[in-house]
Amino acid sequence: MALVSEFLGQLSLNLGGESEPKYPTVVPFDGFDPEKDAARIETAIKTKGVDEQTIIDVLTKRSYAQRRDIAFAYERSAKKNMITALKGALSSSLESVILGLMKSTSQFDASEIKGSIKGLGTDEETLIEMVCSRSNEELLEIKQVYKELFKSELEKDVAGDTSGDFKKLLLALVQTKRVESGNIVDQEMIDQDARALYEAGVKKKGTDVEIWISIMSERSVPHLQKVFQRYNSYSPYNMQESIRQEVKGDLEKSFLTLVQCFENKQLYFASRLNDAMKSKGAKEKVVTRIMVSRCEVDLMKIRTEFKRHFGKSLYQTIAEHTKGDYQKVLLNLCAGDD
Ligand SMILES: [Ca+2]
Repeated sequence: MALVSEFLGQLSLNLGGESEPKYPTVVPFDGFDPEKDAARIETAIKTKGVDEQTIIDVLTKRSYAQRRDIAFAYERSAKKNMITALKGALSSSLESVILGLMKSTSQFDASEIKGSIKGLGTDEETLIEMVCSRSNEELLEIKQVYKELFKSELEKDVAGDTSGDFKKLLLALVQTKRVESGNIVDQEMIDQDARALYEAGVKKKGTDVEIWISIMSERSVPHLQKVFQRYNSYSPYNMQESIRQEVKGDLEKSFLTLVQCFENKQLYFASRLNDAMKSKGAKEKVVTRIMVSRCEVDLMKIRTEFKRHFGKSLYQTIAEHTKGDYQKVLLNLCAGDD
């Protein structure tokens, strides 16, 4: 059995560069006492039939750093691995969401990618969401954590599980060649890139996918936002329409995810959440993944986009489309109605 310290690994990595601002819904708990929380969890696990409510109340209202301290305190006092104990005490969707919360954001992301490619077949939908929606900074952390957790290179594993242009695009993104944002606006380059995207796609027979890949994987996000505006002065179709016309399948989905995230990443996640909850048999995996991976990153902004775009709050939508203990966790992570 792995020690909790190995499993939880480093809290966060400092890879340099300017961090993006955070808009979390889950924040550090005031007056935090890891020993007290660990004791409450131990009692809840030992209770006949398991006291899920206490486990939920404690773990969804602490930051990851605090949950990690609770796990250390638990291991010291109970002489057991808290994650293993939780696994034994919980089941189904409650188990997956709570175990997800016991990972750091980058550990969780790395594990989701691993889960999407391991074994036979590939869960392309998950792989596309993970690779195409993450910033360069996030991908750098994910790559490092992936190597620590799974003793293999993310690039190698993604390459082994994909093919053709889809593989080329994902690899270009995983290689994290995107220039940092905050550079001076270069009108000439904006115009050049917009024209190049048009000439490589809508203007010609077939598509020069390599050009699209290099522009979309190497330029900064603020630059690309201007490129897509400029693009409309060359092409009769906007960038998303052009993608739909030019490419198909996983490549199409990947480019669309990229462009949606360049334009408004929080709206992309809000739409994914809305679709997943409203689909028949709510796609819990997608809901869990977005709520867990974004609650300490930008879930507050996702909530705002959700309400603005769908007219109903994320909180209300969760309340209508999920149930039981799983719902309690999601509502706590959402942390408020809008
Ligand atoms: Ca074409």
